[in-house]
Amino acid sequence: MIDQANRREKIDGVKVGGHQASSASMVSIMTALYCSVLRPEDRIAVKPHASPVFHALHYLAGNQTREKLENFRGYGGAQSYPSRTKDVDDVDFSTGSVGLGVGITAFASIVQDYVHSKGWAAAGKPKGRMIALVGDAELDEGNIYECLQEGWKHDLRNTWWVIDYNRQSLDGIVREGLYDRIETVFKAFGWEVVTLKYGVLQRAAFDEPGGSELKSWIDACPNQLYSALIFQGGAAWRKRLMDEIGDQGEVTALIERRNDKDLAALMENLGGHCLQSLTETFNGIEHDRPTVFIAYTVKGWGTPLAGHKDNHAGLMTEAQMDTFRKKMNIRRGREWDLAEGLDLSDAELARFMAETRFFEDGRRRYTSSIVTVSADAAPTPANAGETISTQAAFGKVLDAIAKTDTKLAERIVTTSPDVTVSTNLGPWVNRRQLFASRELADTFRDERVPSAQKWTFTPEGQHIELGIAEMNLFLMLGAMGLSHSLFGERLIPIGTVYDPFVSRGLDALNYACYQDARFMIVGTPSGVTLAPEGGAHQSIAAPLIGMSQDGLASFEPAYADELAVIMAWAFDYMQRDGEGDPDERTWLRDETGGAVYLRLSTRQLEQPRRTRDTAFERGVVDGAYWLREPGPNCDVVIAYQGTVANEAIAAAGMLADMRRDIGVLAVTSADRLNAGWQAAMRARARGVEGATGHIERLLVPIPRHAALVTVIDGHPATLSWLGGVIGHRTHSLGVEHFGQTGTVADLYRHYGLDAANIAQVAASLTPGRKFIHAA
Ligand SMILES: Cc1ncc(C[n+]2csc(CCOP(=O)(O)OP(=O)(O)O)c2C)c(N)n1
Ligand SMILES: [Mg+2]
Repeated sequence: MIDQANRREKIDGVKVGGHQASSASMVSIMTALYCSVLRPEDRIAVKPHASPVFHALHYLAGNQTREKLENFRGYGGAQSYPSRTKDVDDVDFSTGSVGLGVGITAFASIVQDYVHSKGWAAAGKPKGRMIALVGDAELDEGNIYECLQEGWKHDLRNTWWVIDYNRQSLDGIVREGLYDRIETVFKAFGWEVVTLKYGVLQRAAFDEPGGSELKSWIDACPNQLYSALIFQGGAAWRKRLMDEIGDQGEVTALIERRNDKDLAALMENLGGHCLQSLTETFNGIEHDRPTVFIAYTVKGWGTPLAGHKDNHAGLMTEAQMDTFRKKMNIRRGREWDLAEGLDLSDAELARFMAETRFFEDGRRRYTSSIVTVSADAAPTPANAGETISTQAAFGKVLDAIAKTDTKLAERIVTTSPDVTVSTNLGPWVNRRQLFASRELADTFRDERVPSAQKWTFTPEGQHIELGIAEMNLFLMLGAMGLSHSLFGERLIPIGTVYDPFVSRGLDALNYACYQDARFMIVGTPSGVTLAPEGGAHQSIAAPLIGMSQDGLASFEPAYADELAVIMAWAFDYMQRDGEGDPDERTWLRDETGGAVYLRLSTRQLEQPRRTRDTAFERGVVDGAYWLREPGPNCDVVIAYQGTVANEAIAAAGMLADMRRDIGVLAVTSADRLNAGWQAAMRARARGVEGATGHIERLLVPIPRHAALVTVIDGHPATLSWLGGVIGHRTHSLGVEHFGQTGTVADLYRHYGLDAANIAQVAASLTPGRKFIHAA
């Protein structure tokens, strides 16, 4: 597959690549698992660089097409790294960014325990094992250890990590003694450690006279040397072994009983390449404790690349491929024939694959019915004139839902990395309790110590409390957000995080979105508005992250009624799975659904007096509405997103008698406005006349001479593109540098987000009287 891909095209000067050595390293482990050990309920994350092996096994089972294999790494072909969303062959977890595929299996197992504990239909099905096939260098990724610790807290079960211990990474050979570290770490977190070091040939040889000397030599051999000898082959093995232990009589005879080829085969017969050892070991596990298998392997096993330290991206030459083909009994031109190279007929092979337990049930993608979200699912949590922050409003919306016995309330599950209380999830958790597979009382409550938090852990609980590790948060949301597909039970997951620390889990967020997981992430508090907390807690880039992240619809409401509208919409949006044309009103592809990001604030704002009618709700969801409609002779529009609403409105007031017909545009989602505009432009370029994005419809009536001033507590580029929609002159205010500590007023003044500065900028952009800043 890889060879074909690299011969196919080198047209644009970019090599196609693929990982022959990494695949060869894993081929025996995967054969043992897929053809003997796995059951349909098991879920597997395959090491990214073993993607060709995965596709090949599914090809044998009839789940992958020859066309896609021939087009491996090509447009529309089998994917370079297994992809849930793009591959057709039943990928359970996408992989690619090393470490994340490993971590998500642990969280998927906790989610499996969660859905089995609720008395839903899933409880009637067998639990599967969540299995990661891991490259040994992946173990350098910190997220692995973060999730080991979290797993221990949650009594992790049914999780297997199989380490392809070839002692090679991309750049070289792993450190000597790594094995001991791995074993110690895993045991410390309560894992079983199973080592697959010697294959049956080796074990038989160890029983021969002189065998124990050979075993001692193997055990003491440094990783680099073992790899180098494997690369050099039988003659080199013989010379080395004879030089080092050959004078010991019995061991000499042991070596001399074998020709070079057999000696090489013996030395390469590591546990991770011995089907018999692998199947016996895997099938022999009869408990559900988390287990790590350290399977000794050879990177490039069976190929001329075997063992060479530079083999990671190595590709066999045409001549090497020819030799390899002959060795494997593959006739030229018959490479894609299913039974080629085997001692089986096509029919016998087909029968074997059909009887293989893992493939028996066909594709294992489940669905789960949609949870209906009623129009009043999320009631507006504050009255006109009241002051409340969007973060507090979020807590109240959830609390109101928690009081109901709706399906929505049943399926919501919350999670947070030790910021549950400080992000306002407290009331929800008090009502719905924390999840644990076993009951755990709240000692403070039992001891009658008054506390606002009533924290009881029970299998019925609906909040999963995590330690402070944002990678874990996003991996957990990823696993929860795939529950309908993995376990047939839909969850509506909501996670909270301090907004700046979204960046801490960013690759796991991207990973969750790449797999099309469905969740709501709430980043709060946010921006410099959490003023006294200082620059290390203030998020600047978050709105741009929200805009640029595929699969994530981002919102930053200013008011409680907006938030309620967005949440009710989001609960439905998170469950959509449609296809088809974009909505002609907005040009957004809303029918496909996705995950949702809410950027919220702790700053209290006085709530406006208005009714929550359809037009208002539509504007909020589409991304913007006129808070103050501009008149026909408009000179200035002030567009804001989020909690700087107050300053925008005040600035408009200051300018009222200096500029005509000022408009104030409330932007609830720069992300959706931008996406709709881009899509409408693309449609027009394709000849769809009249395609119009929501923001175009809003800005078209504004006279061309008018100026736009945009304001956000975040990077100004979030809204600066508004000037490009029609061509209005634009000045964008926001935050570009790390913040200070201070009051909100101090910091807004520092960054020019205050009303006077907004007014001054607006006045300077337009002809007419200058604005004199009173301060
Ligand atoms: C997060 C991340 N960083 C870097 C890479 C690039 N990369 C791909 S494979 C690899 C090393 C793989 O070594 P190992 O896990 O031992 O697998 P092997 O190829 O030996 O089977 C690296 C650094 C990546 N895919 N993801
Ligand atoms: Mg390796």
